[in-house]
Amino acid sequence: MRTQVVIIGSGPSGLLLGQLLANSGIDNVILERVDRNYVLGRVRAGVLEQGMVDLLDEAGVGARMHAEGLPHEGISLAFDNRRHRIDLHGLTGKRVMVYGQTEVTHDLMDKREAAGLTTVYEAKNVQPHDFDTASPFVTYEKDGVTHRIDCDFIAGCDGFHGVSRKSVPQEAIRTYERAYPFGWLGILAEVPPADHELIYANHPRGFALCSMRSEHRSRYYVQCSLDDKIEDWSDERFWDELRRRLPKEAAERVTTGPSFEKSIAPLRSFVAEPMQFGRLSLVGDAAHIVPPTGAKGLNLAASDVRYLYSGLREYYLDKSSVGLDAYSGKALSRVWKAVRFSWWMTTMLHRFPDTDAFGQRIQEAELDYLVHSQVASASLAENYVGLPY
Ligand code: RFL
Ligand code: PHB
Repeated sequence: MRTQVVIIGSGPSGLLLGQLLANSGIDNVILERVDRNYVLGRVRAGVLEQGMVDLLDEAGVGARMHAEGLPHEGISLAFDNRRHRIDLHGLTGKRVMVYGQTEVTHDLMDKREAAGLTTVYEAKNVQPHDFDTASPFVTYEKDGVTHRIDCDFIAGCDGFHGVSRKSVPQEAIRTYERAYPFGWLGILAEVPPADHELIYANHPRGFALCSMRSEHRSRYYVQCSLDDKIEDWSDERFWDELRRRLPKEAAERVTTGPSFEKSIAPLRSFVAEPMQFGRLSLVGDAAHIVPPTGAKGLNLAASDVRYLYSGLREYYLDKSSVGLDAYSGKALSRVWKAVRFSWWMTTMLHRFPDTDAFGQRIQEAELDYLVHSQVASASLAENYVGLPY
């Protein structure tokens, strides 16, 4: 079998890239390790930057997002039992869209199916080959049979644990990493959110976040220990801990109810450089991870897709490889700024093992400065709504 671009992974990166390419007449096949429902079962990001919203529109999958998503014009920062609004729209002229990654993935899968494009689910032992030559190919196993797809390019959209980055010779890649000494415990519950906008809370007991998926579905997080097990966290314990970490007026507005999803995620910053090796390009989590505090992971995947898609389009339609050759440099320049922002938000809002009374006061002073200085608020807002592509 032959195609123009083999895409490894059907997360948001792979599906969005595949759709944009197909819309430009560029043939592609997606190989995914697990089944469709497993992919859709993952609960992850919830905040889309305008740049990603525009890209989903360009791909032709924006209709449900515009009908059901919630445009937000601000966020709150809470500390020292008070809450302060950052007017994202007033400071930047831009908004963000609250619409779950699960829904984005669903819309992209439906569109791909309707367009009759090929996705091979439960493709085992996927392996990219010869990407340092002009004739790369990918092999995989399905139902015990080995298949080979010849192609022009391979897009590694297979997440942090995928095979693409691991296939690159070690001496050709440099990685940067920071693991944080805590995790996030997240729940979903069919209850109205505490507020119509997100609340990021710094508290001596640890960070908390009030988010949502709709006007009747809430997504909440509390910072937890990496040793904690889900079984340690009954719903009751979760709601008590969340409310303790919020200012009193916000805590009183938390509606509790049974959770229907509960998971713990470790926090990590990671970047692999470069993001391109001959005809193999890494996209999204395959190349970089950020802690979720800045809501940047999914949005970085979208900007990578934008750069790679433009390069591939130029290659096929204008017969120029200038854009493709610039992919890694362009993507990394934006990635590092989001890595910096996510690290800064994480550092300012969480309790670290060595956060003593002095450290707590320093965090509160930084937050106090941030919410009362227009310049500092504008800098946060500019990064939160997303730097330009
Ligand atoms: P994904 O979504 O991980 O998709 C990769 C896909 O590749 C498949 N795969 C393979 N396929 C074939 N062969 C192999 N050998 C393969 N190995 C893996 C996987 O099954 C999967 O379907 O990466 P992508 O598309 O780059 O998308 C990135 C986003 O998913 C990610 O940045 C965000 O979800 C990060 N993230 C969050 N970002 C936010 O902005 N806000 C959040 O609140 C937020 N919460 C999270 C998160 C990531 C989490 N992870 C990775 C565990 C919470 C969690 C728990
Ligand atoms: C979410 O709704 O899951 C969410 C929102 C904002 C973040 C992280 C996660 O910064």
